[in-house]
Parts: sequence; C-alpha cells; structure tokens
Amino acid sequence: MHSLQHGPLEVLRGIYSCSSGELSSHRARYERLYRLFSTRFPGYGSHFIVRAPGRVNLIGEHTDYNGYPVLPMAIDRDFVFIIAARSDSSVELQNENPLFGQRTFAAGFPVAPSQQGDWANYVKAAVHGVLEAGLVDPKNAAGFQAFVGGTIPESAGLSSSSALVVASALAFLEANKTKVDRKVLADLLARAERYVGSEGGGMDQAVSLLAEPGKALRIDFFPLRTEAVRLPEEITFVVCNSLIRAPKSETVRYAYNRRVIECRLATALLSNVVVKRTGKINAATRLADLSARRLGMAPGVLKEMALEGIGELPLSLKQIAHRLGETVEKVERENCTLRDGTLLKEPSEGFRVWNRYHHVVTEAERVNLAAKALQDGDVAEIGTLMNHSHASCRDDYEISCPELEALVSIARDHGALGARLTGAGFGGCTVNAVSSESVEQFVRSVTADYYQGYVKEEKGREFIDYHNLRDVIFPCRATTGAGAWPAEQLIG
Ligand code: NG1
Repeated sequence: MHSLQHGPLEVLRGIYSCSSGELSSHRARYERLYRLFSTRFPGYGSHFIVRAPGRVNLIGEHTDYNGYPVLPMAIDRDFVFIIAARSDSSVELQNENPLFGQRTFAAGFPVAPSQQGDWANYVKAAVHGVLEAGLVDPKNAAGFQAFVGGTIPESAGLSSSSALVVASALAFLEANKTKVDRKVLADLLARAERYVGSEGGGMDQAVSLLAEPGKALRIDFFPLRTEAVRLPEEITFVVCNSLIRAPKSETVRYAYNRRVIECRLATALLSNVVVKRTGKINAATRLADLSARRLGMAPGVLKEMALEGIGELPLSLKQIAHRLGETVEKVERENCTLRDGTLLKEPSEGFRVWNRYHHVVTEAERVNLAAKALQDGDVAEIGTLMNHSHASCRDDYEISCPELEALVSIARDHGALGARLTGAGFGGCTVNAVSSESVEQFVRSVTADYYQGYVKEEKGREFIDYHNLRDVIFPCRATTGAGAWPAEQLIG
C-alpha cells in the first residue's frame, strides 16, 4: 500500500504525472467506478483500489522469450478495479463494459478455465498462478468482489491481457493481505498467463508492475532485471491503432506460438554446432544462452556457426532431425510441445528458423543501442533503430500485415522520426516517435490519411469500429507501474 499522507489528487499525480485537466478526468473515472461498485455490490464496507497499466513497446519485439532485452513503457491506459475482500472464496467480477459483463468463480486450486477467449480467464490465470505458487493457501483463500474498468484497447498489442492479469493478482493478494516482491510477482505472472494458451515472454507483466513515470524500462530476463531510462522531452511516442484485431485466439495464437517454437529449434540447431566446434558442453535453453558475449566468441565466428547449423532456407522437421542426428519424434517432443501438451503442427512451407534467428539477434542489438540513444537524447538514432526494427519484424519475423505497412508509411510521410509495429504483431498498433512540437499536426495528418482515407477506401478487411478517435490514435504518457490503495486515498 502507498503512504497515507497524500490527498487523492497527489496520489493520482504520482501515478499519471499529467496536467491538471487530465488529472481531473482520471479522478472522475475513479469516482465513477467507485459509485458503480457501490450500486452493483451494496453492503460491502471496506474497499480498496488496484490499478495496472498497459504498455507500449518502443523496441525489442519477440526478444523476451528468447532471453534478450526489451524497452517498453507503461502507458496511461489501464485497468482499475474497485475491490472488497469476501469472507468466502468466491470471486465476483462486474466489468464496466457491458460486452464483457459479469463473471463468478471460486478461488480454489486448480481454477478451471472458462471457454477460450473469455475475459475471466485472465483473472483466473492470476488467481491460479498465485495459488499454485503457494503465496495464498487454497484452503483459506479469500475471494473478492470487483468492479472492473479498462481503457486499454484490446487485441491491439498494448498488453491489455497482462494488465488484467496483474490487476487481478494484486486484487487477490490484497484480499488475502499478502505482500510479494514485485520482481518475484512479475516472473510468476509471466508463467501464470500461459494459462490462456500462448507461450508468451515476461515483458508485459514486468513493465506493468515495475515501470516508473516519465521513463521507459529496459528489461533483461533470466533473471529479471530492470533499468529505468528517462525519455527525452523532444519526442513523444504516439500510438496508432491499425484497427485490425490481433486476438490471441486460433490463428494469431498459432502464428505466435510457431515463432516461439522456431526460436527453440534455432537454439537446438545452433547449440549443436557450438558444442561440436568448441567441445564445450552448452546447456542452452534459449537463444540468449548462445550470444557471442556469453560464448566469449567474436560475432562473426558465431554467425558462421549459425549459418552452418541453421542454414538460410526453411527447414522441415525431418531436415532438422537429420542435422541434429535425432529422430523426428524426439525433436518434436523436445521442441514443439506447447504448455498444454499438444504439439505445434509443422508448417507446410517448413520452419523459417534462420529468419527468426536473424530477427532476434539483430533486434537484441537494437535494444542496446536504443537504450543508449534514449539516454544520450539522440532522437534521430532512436527513429532509425525503430524503422530498422519494423523492417526486421516484417521481413524476418513476418508479423506485419498490409494495414500496419500502410500506417507506418503514412506516419513516416507525416514526419515520424521512427515508426514501427508494436507488440505481438499481425495487426494491432504502431508506435511512432514524433517531435513533441508537432504531435497535434501529426495526429491530424495521420487521421486524414489513414482513418478517414485508407480505412474508408480499403474494402474486404474487417476494421474495428470505434467511437472516439482519441482511443485509436493518441500520444502516450509514461506512467508508473501497478499499485493498490485503500479507496479513501483515491476517492475524495
Ligand atoms: P502482446 O503484444 O501483448 O500480445 C506478446 C507477448 C510479449 C512479447 C510480445 C512481442 C504475451 C502476454 N505477451 O505481447 O511477451 O513476446 O508479444 O514482443 O504473450
């Protein structure tokens, strides 16, 4: 819990570090949710509030599950829960958005998942994860009532799912008066979110929990380490939603998991050559275990080994097994098994192992350079690195789509110093580094060319409907990480 000496506006200012006008609208939102809680769940006395932000990843895409760093920032779009602890183990949720509605389940272990795609699964993932880790005793777990308000566009690469997981975990821990170290919790929740079926990395939960206002967060993994990097005032990061939904249901989930598996195959193939050539036993479980620095090798030598071990062409499972001197069954079992025990189906065109490897190692280097460029205030370099990252995501990782391409190109035409897709890809948002002085002009021009132009003219693709342009194109403010407060600290 945060300290008691500040009034609601000071606490909110500490979270959002924004102008007074924005502060009053944040305050109005908290007060509205509080009133809605009291109407929906009358008779509950002691309330607390949890908040967990979404994030925009500035650079470092699909590097996290490979053990390489990322550079996101938490944004002023978030989940706010008004909560009261219960005396039994029921968790009762009411979402402000009527499309999501009401859900109830018991906080007993294991927590049975709802049908795929249901929003309650993210709350269940958190409760299940906390119980599984033994942080709360399933026999005496207290449930909670929650009124849930969210402002993060969903299926848009801004990590609404992880923000929901983080807020739910904080709510459950508060209900059970349990404190957990933030880094421990971030690690635990990264694993816990796999409950929903994708093999994601740890970026989203970490930034949602550990972010600092006004700063981006460089995150390194295994073990989790963070370094806050101040953002230069001359640039503002503007998010633009392509209006193409990228939900982690069937197709996108397969595409995401396929890339995780391709990276595992890259690890096995490269490790095989490293062991053969150097005689060193190498227990590599992810690509970062095979970096030039960790192996104490010149990057050129490592690249030669990667070309020998992986080769540049797509590979069938049979070819991979042959290279590794193993059976297809063993390779499949050890590398292609998903968390739920199913095997990822071999793509008909083969696994594009080299391209995935090439993206990951070059992207990792770009993260290092971008963190330094931010520190040095070298905004031109930041833009260039973002543009290179986008090209690599498109060409090597193949996670772009025509709409993201159109949006990136329009943004660059209108002066973005750097423009790239952000998050898992396949749709969702772009992030754009824009000179702070020209943000309004940039927003106007992109609105005219993309939202009022391209989206209207382009037929045959289903674009998301929106009510307010400010929800699809907006400058981001770097906010603080998630928190929990007694209600009276935030409600005047
Ligand atoms: P989003 O954009 O929230 O779907 C996913 C993963 C991240 C990371 C990015 C790609 C989850 C919860 N998040 O993010 O860990 O791998 O893709 O950089 O799976």
